[in-house]
Amino acid sequence: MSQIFETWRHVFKLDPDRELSDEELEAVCMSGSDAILVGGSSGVTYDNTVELMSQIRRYELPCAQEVSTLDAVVPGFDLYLIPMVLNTDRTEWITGYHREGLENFGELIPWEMVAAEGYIVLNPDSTVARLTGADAGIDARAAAACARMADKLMRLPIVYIEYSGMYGDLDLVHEVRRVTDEAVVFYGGGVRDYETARNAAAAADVIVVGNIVYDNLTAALDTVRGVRDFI
Ligand code: 1GP
Repeated sequence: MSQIFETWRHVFKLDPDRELSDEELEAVCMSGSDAILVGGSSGVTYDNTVELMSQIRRYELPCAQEVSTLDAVVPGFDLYLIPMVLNTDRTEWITGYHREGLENFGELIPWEMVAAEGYIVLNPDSTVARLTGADAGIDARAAAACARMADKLMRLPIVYIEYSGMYGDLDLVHEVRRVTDEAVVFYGGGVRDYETARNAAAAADVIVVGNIVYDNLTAALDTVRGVRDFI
């Protein structure tokens, strides 16, 4: 079964806990990006997720929720991405919350709209690394092992290289993609302008752009062009 993210190259990740004006949101949604991901590591609630989703829904591009807490799963997205952190030993972030969700809602889940992400968390200073207790200092060889675990052993459809807040080691990203055959490789972290986007696009399949949307919208919009120009 083909999934909508297989054709994506650039996505913006918007945080329900942060504010954008209507004009800013319009610029993001009309930028030529392939999709909007809604999610964040802290402060995500049902209410702020509904609010952001309904604003994005005025535009045509696909909108996916990246689920980080069971309390904030909102119906109405095109796709639900479920992170499973591969470089942590805290089992709740690998299968624990997942099992809890499935015990409660397993019968109700529209599986054709769900995809799991094998997360490799690589910035030790990020909220996601602290929250999940990820062993974020791993080298390219260990990251490649995580990618193979996702792609070959678990057959997850997405490998997500998460440098949230810092620009990553693109050699590591290349190595992860080299060893990944079936899964789509997402890269996120520190993409903040045309150049960083273009270079990241050479290393991964899908470039995720987050923080810069809130810090410098013009530069964020340039990342779409950077990815397109690489293609
Ligand atoms: C965060 O991977 C995304 O989950 C994007 O990272 O916020 O650093 O762009 P940035």
